[in-house]
Amino acid sequence: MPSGHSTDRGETIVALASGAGRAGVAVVRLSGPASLETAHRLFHVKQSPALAPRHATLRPLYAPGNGAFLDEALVIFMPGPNSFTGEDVVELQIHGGAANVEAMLRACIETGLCRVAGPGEFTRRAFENGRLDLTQAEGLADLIDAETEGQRAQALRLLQGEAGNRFESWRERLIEAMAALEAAIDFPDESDVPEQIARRSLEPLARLQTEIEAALSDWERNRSVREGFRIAILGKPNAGKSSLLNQLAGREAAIVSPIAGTTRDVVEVRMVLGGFPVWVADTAGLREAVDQIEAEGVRRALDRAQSADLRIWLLDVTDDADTLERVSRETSFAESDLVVWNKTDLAAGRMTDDATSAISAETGDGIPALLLALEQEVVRKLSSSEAPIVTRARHQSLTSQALHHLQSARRAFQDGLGPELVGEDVRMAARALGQVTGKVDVEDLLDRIFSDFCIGK
Ligand SMILES: Nc1nc2c(ncn2[C@@H]2O[C@H](COP(=O)(O)OP(=O)(O)OP(=O)(O)O)[C@@H](O)[C@H]2O)c(=O)[nH]1
Ligand SMILES: [Mg+2]
Repeated sequence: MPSGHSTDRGETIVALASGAGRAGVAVVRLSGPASLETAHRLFHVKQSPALAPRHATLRPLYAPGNGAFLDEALVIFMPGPNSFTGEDVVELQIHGGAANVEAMLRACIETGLCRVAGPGEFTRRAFENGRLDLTQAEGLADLIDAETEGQRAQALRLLQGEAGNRFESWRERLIEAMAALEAAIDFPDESDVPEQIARRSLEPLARLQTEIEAALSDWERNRSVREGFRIAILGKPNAGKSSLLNQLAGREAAIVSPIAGTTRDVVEVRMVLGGFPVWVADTAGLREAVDQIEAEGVRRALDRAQSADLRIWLLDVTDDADTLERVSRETSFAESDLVVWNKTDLAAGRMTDDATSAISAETGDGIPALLLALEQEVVRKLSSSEAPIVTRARHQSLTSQALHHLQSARRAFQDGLGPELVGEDVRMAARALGQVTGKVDVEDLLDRIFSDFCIGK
């Protein structure tokens, strides 16, 4: 779908709004000025009184070309502007199934009154008609993609407008400060007045800066809720990392063998722990690599260790004391890392005190306890009563920009620069926040944002 289409609001669009594939019921949605007319063309003219707004009516539908019977549908007309898109919307609830839906879409197009919608085009129209701000539209996309309870809860809060309202209130406070600074510019001759006014307008900005910093500090957590918490399993070759991954996943996701250096690439498995999405990565054993491929594997393992939210260092209880000593010397354990001893079945009684966990990836001993510990850690890190504000890279980048301008506004003022220069930075900060909700200058971003949506939304 060429993106040029998506800004043409005069056109009427149609798409399957429910999930594709076999289903009891499918919902075909029309939006735009000719929605009602399109539906009427599918009725038998004689027996088709006009559709009453917001009433479900059972109607037989016929192809506009040859008059062939299509399906019986529950038809609902929702006139704009109080509809999802803000335009006239008609929904046809028909029997599900790919061919039936295809036939209905073809019939709608055959009327010559509408065209197939592009990805996210319904939501984009809702945004353009002021029914949603951009963060709410993104919340809707997240809700559709949500597979876990944690993702759902975060998406719902976004859709309810919590984040959008916060960004908007920050922007309003910046605009107030800007107005005060402009008043200061208007008193160029009385040197005391601008100083006072500027000071008064800048004090609230210090508080605002603290709030924005706090919201930004939650970004990593919010992102993990949305995209998944990343756990990396690390250790030397043959420690049993792949065996552990398979135990956690409950299937043979990675190859296990007695040959040291079996795993070369990162193997990832997705799980749900405590209602949050989690990615567990098995990595190549860390050692002086014997060939180029293994060296690349080790590089990827270290890379993954770096970006993980939680690292599991897997140690082999059968290793001699020298090896273990060397591992702990060469490994940079962090406070939050989990140290797990493996192969307890081979060395009963040889456990060390500093082990937070002891398992046998072969027999499955200790795996439930480890899973519970992982779940507790994920929940501890990801659950929060704070409203998720910065949830996407787009928000993070614009909010950081706003913070940067805010800091330089305050610096400019301290350096004794005039209110014009201070005001310019405040204006730039307000603009960045306005772009988050879509209040200002986002036209060129919309194609990208809405192209992530599925068709029919
Ligand atoms: N007895 C026993 N053997 C285990 C245990 N865990 C793994 N093994 C064995 O140890 C060998 C290595 O296991 P892997 O899971 O492939 O080890 P890895 O850490 O992934 O090794 P690389 O991929 O080479 O880094 C295999 O022969 C496993 O069957 C365990 O708890 N007990
Ligand atoms: Mg392996």
